[in-house]
Amino acid sequence: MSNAPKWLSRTAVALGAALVVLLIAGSAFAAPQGEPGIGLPRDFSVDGHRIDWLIKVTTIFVAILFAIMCIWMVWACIAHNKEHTAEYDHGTSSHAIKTALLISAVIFLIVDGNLFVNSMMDLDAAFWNFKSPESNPKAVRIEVNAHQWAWDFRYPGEDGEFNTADDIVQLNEMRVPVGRPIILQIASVDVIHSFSLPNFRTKIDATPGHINHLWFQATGTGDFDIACTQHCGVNHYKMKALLTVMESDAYETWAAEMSAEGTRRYQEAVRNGSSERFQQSLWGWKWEPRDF
Ligand SMILES: [Cu+2]
Repeated sequence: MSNAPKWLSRTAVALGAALVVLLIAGSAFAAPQGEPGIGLPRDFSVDGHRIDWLIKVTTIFVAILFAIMCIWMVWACIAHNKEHTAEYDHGTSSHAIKTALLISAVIFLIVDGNLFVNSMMDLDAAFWNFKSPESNPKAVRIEVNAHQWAWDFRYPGEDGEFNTADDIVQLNEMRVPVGRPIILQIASVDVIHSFSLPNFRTKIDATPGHINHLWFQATGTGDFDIACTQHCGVNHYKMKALLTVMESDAYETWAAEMSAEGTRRYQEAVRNGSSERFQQSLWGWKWEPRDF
């Protein structure tokens, strides 16, 4: 009896597996973005396309490699059927070693090399290029204090200085204007957290004893997730906040009202003789622009 059904079923399994993986990989591009389902959250940032490009190109490379491996394995199943005499080999011949090294080097140089070169260029041009946002007079500066398990946000208020009476201080709620650079300085008072903005394709650790920097610019208004992406204790899963991107005018109105409210509360504290408590609540720091 022919052995065709056996190798046919093996081929079908291998092709089926390849199809499932290619469908999953393809859904990264095909899923309606911003809707629930498979795929990246919709990108709302000026530089997010750089990250998406890296993810897409890497996915394509990996999908091609996967397809090649599947075809190779299917070919091996068909070619080495029971008519074929088995050869026992430890793969230690110089031909086998050279082939393995060559394939590994090609994969490493193309896939990882592309990731490395392009991500370094993206860091230089955008994500670590703080000169551009810091020199923009419309930039908004916010200090972020992470702690188990919440995010505090401090805006300098009308006077532009941190740790003064007119600061705006928010818990788990950050508001920013659309179309203007937002510069964040991020610290932690306890353990390492990670400040992540999935819709803006950027994140950075919040580290105790050190101030980290991050900037982004929104291209659209709406409500977005702020997540902690570093396991930081039993309630890590609860450590999320809300980012609201507003029209610039609405943001200015909100900021002016909140700053005036801060001043009013401070004056009330002075009248009540509790200004010392106000002083203790000043967790902000002097803004030092990042110098590269
Ligand atoms: Cu955390």
